[in-house]
Order: sequence, then structure tokens, then C-alpha cells
Amino acid sequence: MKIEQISLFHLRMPLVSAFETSFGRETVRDCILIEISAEGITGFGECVADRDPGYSSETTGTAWHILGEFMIPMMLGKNFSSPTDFQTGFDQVRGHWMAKAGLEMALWDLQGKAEGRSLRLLLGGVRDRVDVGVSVGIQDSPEDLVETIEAYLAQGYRRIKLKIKPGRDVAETQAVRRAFPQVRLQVDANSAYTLESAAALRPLDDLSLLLIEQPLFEDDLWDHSRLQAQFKTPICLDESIISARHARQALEMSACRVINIKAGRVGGLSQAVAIHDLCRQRGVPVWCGGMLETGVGRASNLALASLPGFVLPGDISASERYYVQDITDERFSLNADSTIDVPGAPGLGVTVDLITLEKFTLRTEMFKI
Ligand code: OSB
Ligand code: MG
Repeated sequence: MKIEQISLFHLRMPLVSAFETSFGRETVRDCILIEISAEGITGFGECVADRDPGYSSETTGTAWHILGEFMIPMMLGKNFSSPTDFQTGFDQVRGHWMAKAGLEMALWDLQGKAEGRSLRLLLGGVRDRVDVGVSVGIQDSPEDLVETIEAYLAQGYRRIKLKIKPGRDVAETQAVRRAFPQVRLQVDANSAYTLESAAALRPLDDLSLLLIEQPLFEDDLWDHSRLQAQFKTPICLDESIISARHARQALEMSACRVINIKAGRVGGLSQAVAIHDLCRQRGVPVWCGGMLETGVGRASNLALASLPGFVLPGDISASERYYVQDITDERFSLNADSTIDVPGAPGLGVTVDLITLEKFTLRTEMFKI
């Protein structure tokens, strides 16, 4: 298919409630929606880089720059037979995984629509509904946290992830464990500790957590392996894993026992599937992470999480947990068994509502051959 036109939309969407992590507090979520037109078909992709470089070094600004100056000019007028082609074509662009992943997602959507097949089928998914949980931001007090979780459990979520940071970790997690002795519970530090300061997390090892996510800095693979040796709870890496090579190296040095896979963080769905395949071969459990996506990125996450190696619940919650108004006509809702249905329509299986899109667009730019 010949790529004829690509449009970028910088979106800013108000969140239902503030989301606080070790790197900051967000009340709105920025992303870039990418629209690719080829031979009468339109595909959409979501670049998950946020406004600030808190989670990763990429931002909506860096992604806009790399897309507009380099990647889009390289793509316009070219024939792409599959998203995998695109990966090899962009080998010479270093880094900028989220920018790449957003473009690649739009190509998957295009391919699925052209072939009349869902992304789930294209990727080799085996489930039509996936196990999900909710990621709960840092609250004002342990009591507030317990109350917030009570409400999510009442909605049907059966796996809870707590965001933690130094000083807001052990007491909070203990309070939640005391209130809900049976709940599937895990914590995420978003790189807030060093090997030394992580000693404070020792008491977490006695709380039957599913895992401890990304305690140390992104580039601390080696220190994660030293920390894992001190904990019986599995360490799960998020930020540290930016490619299948990193995943292999992390596993070979026992830096983690579980991997959180986010297509945005690793340069796209093809790489996400490659990490899934590697982990599956080695019997390492994986789960699908989230970046507070709109309906577009959520559809992609659901398709990815339908692959057989995704054996732990994903950070994929119902649309209403994130946005009052989303940009897709489809709203994702939670089933009674803490699952969400994987879209079955061609491509991502979602329709972008252009009026809502315009409402949340801060700036837009169109590139044509
Ligand atoms: O570390 O998993 C993370 C959101 C934004 C950036 C990083 C992370 C998160 C989440 C939310 O935990 C997951 C979701 O989309 O529900
Ligand atoms: Mg994380």
C-alpha cells in the first residue's frame, strides 16, 4: 500500500481523576494521534509519549519533532507491505520508541482494515477477552487509598496495582493488604529507588505481592539483579526493557522474573510480540502495561494482551476509569469476571469520533506526497 498522507494531532484529554506516581501528578493526559491514509483506507495509531519526560525521556514534543522531521518524510510515497517492513526501514532512527510505535500502530490498523482482519488475528491472539486490573495512583493517605480500592473492587476489578514512592510505600501497602487479605496485589515504583534506598522496601516481601515493578532506575539492569537476589517477590521490569535484547539480557542476569510489555516503550507491536515470544519460550510470565491510553491505544493493548503468554492481568481498565469522554465511538467496559473484551472488527476495531478528536486537539499538522 502506498502511503499518501499522514496527519498528527496533539491531544490533551482531561482525566476522570488525578493520577499520581513517583514522577508526578497528572490531571490531564497528552498523546499524539497519528492518522495514515493509503489507497482509500485510513489507519490510526497512538503515540503514548506524555507532555513531560517523567516516565521516559520521550515527550509529545520530541515525538512530534522526530515524526515530522524524519520518520514521516521517510514514509510518504513509500509502499509498505507490512508493519514488519517498517521496523527494518527505521533501523537507522535510534531510540524514539514511542514515536515509532505510534506510526507502526497506524500501519497495523491499515493492514487489518485492508485484509478485513482484526489486530488480534494479525498478532496471533488466542483469547477474545483478557484479564485486567487497575493501576491506582498515590492517594493523600493510606485510608484514602483503601477507600479508593474498595470502590474499584466493587466495580469488579480483581487485581490492584499501587503506585509507590519513597516514604509512601510500606505503610500504604500494608494498610491495603490488611484491608484486603486475598486481593491480587502488586506495586509499581517507576524507578524511584536506588539499590541502597530500596532496602526500605524489605517489608513488602512479606505481603504476598504478585510482583514489585521497576523499583530502580531505567538503566540499572545490574542493580536490579542484585536486588532480585535479596527478594523472594518477583521483580518485574517496565522502563528498563526497551527491546527484545534487553529482555534477554535482563533474564540472563536474573534482573527480573516477570516483564511488563508496552508496545510504546519498545518501538511497536512487532517488538512487543518478539518480547512475548522470547519470554514464552523461557517460561517467563508477561503482562500488558498501560499508558492511560485513549480508546485507540486501549484497543491495541487488548489485542496484544490476547496472546497466549500474557498470563498475568494487564493494566487495561474500562474507559470510564480514565476519561469522561474518549475519542473512539467504542467504550470498553469491565465484565463481571474482571475481563475486557478484545475488539473483533478489522484493524484496531475502533472508530475515531472526529468531533471529539477536534475538541481535544491542541495542534495538528498534515503531511502529503
Ligand atoms: O508505569 O505502568 C506505568 C501510566 C502512565 C505511565 C506509566 C505507567 C502508568 C500506569 C497506568 O501504571 C496504567 C494504565 O494505563 O492503566
Ligand atoms: Mg510501570
